[in-house]
Amino acid sequence: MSYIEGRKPWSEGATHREDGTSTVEGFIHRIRDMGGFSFLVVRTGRAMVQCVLEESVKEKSGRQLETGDTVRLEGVRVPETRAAGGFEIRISHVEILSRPSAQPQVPLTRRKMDISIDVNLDNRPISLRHPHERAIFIIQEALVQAFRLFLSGNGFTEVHTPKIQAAGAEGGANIFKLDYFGHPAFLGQSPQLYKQMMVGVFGRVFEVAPVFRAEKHNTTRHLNEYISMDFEMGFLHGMQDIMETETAYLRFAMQYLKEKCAAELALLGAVLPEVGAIPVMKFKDAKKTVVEYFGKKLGGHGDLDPEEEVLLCEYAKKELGSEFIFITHYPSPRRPFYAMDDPEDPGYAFSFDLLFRGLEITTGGQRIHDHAMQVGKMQEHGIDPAEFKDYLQIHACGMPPHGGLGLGLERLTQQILGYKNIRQASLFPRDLKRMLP
Ligand code: AMO
Repeated sequence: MSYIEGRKPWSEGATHREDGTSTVEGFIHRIRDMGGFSFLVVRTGRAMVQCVLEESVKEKSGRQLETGDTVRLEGVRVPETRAAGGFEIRISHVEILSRPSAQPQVPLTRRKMDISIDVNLDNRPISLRHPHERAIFIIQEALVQAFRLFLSGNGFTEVHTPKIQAAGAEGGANIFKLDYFGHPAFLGQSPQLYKQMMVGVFGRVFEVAPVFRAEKHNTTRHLNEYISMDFEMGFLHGMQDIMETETAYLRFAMQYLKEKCAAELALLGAVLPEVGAIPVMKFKDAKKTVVEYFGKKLGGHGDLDPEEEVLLCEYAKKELGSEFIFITHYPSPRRPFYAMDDPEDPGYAFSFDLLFRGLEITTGGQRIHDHAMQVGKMQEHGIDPAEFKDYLQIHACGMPPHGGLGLGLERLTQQILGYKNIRQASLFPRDLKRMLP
């Protein structure tokens, strides 16, 4: 049996051959003794496979199977509508590949683990094996696959830009410093400047990669390392093109999840959002809505605070029939130096956030492409253009009107699945207190 052949019908968690025999490789998840035979549930890479082990085969195999054993089982596949996947394997041969020497610290075989997030994360290498936890990351994988498929199909080129960088792109103090062979360096806060450079090469680019934020606050929406799904596109007609592209991606991704992850969504009880035409509201109006509709005066003038995001989503759902809302035209001084200002709305930038079920999941906008304008904006922000001379080459040598966005993968996953804490949507979260495992 070749490796490839062995992985073909992987989604069912077993290799099935034309002669009706099958191989199942995985962990013994549960054993139910029925007297004369046992039901085994085997946890394979992506599925749970029901097997039947007759007493006679058990005796032949010598050692008794135990929960947690890693096994390779051979047998015959028979239809069984009551089993997950619609079949079970009648085992004819058992090979025990390894036996655990310790009991897991989390209740892996319970339908729901019902453990605290700290216990879950402290035992992450094992807790991730639970079907619920695993389903989260199968869904997350599909969100990334959909991003790649959708953008590749729309003329975007995938790029990989450096994460060791000489300057921060997003401003602020939340940047990790490095010693790069005696030179100061930083862990990339975003691929911002590089994705813009690559627009000058490919016209449309995207990247899915980790970014690093030295956030000193411990919240349920911040990680110190997260996966940013970025795209950047040239020859824009306006910021609208970016928001339309994101809307089309989200629509595509939700359909993709429906088709590829039905079992995982059902297991987690997730309800996918409808992605219709996403309403758009200017920042000024958003602030006004919070005051007038909810009678609350919250946050500062420069940004929305978390409670405002929740209220605006509540408003969008009730009044505009959408679980998403774009907020555009943020105050220019609060947006990064690369953001273009709206000439018709002075003091406000062509910049937007996408809010979904009460949380910002995206920031994006149109960038400055003119050299003099970019240098001027840097000076307004108190930035020395000389520090960005490599980046400024693109403006000097000619750039099309362009823009893009960054979509936080963990936040998107978190909101689709309805989790309160972003850590639940990160395989091995990095936060103020956690660098292990
Ligand atoms: P921004 O800094 O707003 O924009 O980040 C974009 C998106 O990334 C997610 N995000 C985070 N997720 C988890 N933990 C964090 N600490 C964290 N910080 C941000 C959010 C956010 O909306 N260069 C711009 C994007 C662009 O304009 O293209 C940028 O990085 O979902």
